[in-house]
Amino acid sequence: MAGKVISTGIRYTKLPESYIRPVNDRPNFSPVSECNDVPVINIGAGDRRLISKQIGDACRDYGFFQVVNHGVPDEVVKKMEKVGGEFFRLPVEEKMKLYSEDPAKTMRLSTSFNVQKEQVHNWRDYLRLHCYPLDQYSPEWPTNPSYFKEYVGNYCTAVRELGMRILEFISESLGLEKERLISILGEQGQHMAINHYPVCPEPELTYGLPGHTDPNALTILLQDTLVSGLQVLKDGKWVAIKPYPNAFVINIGDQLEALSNGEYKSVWHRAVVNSDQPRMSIASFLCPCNDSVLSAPDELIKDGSKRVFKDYTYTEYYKKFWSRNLDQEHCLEFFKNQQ
Ligand SMILES: O=C(O)CCC(=O)C(=O)O
Repeated sequence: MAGKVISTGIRYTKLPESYIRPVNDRPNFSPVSECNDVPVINIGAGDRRLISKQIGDACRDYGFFQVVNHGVPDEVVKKMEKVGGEFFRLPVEEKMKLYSEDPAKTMRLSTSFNVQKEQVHNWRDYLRLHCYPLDQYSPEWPTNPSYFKEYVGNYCTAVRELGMRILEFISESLGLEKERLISILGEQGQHMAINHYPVCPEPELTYGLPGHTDPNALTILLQDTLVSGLQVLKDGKWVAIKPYPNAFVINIGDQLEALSNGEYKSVWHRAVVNSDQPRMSIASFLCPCNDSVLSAPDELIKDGSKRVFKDYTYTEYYKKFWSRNLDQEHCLEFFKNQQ
């Protein structure tokens, strides 16, 4: 498997052995229903207090929500989708020039999740980029397609602005000053995964990505508008999140769970694959500054409550996260205080 992507342009007729999950760990599609009440929040109009209340309710009840009227121009989104699709349709030899299995690399094409640590592989290729500061990282980005840097750079800038606005709403929804969470998170990094899930010959035997939570603060996910695949764990059941037109899916990551002192949940989610059409999703991750100490603000520790989590830096957390399989126990468990 080492050094192999699955987006070769050749259609597989049988799932290779190394992707087959044990019987008790398969997607089991039949009990998964579509989630009909995913909160869709219009953040572009209306009363600020109402928007942060809607966001707070969604963070508490679901750990995710969708936003519309979000301010990222439609043209910027379309160009991002176009260039992401074109990148994965490049000849495999061209893509393989960027291949690496080293999670420390700031730009790499890779496959599955953590090829060197995992026992079973996942039906996904991905291009992972560090995106902030843009002028530091974009020089190492792909140059094929020729407009890659321009289109992806514009997208990253717009999505970062959206993420910051959402963090302000989340801060207010916890009863904190608008800037409070942003100031604890420090100068946030931004990473992006352009996920490509090729057509899979036996989708019931494997995952695109198995259930996981995101290690960062906030994830802004652009779903494929035509092909579903995202599922979220809600009240102990997996539910399918149908793409909603012109919306982003916002996931609460582990760091917001920690900073909210456990009030908001970092949502378990996974990607399933299908045998008809390839799927693309584009995840943008806002990540705390490496040296910021992640500790729930004092304002949230009151009425005799205690800090649920230890104080730690994001460097410590990220190292732990990548030292494991994706689908092991929640990484935050390692950072819990004894209660
Ligand atoms: O493809 C999806 O819908 C989910 C992607 C995801 O969870 C990730 O990139 O971490």
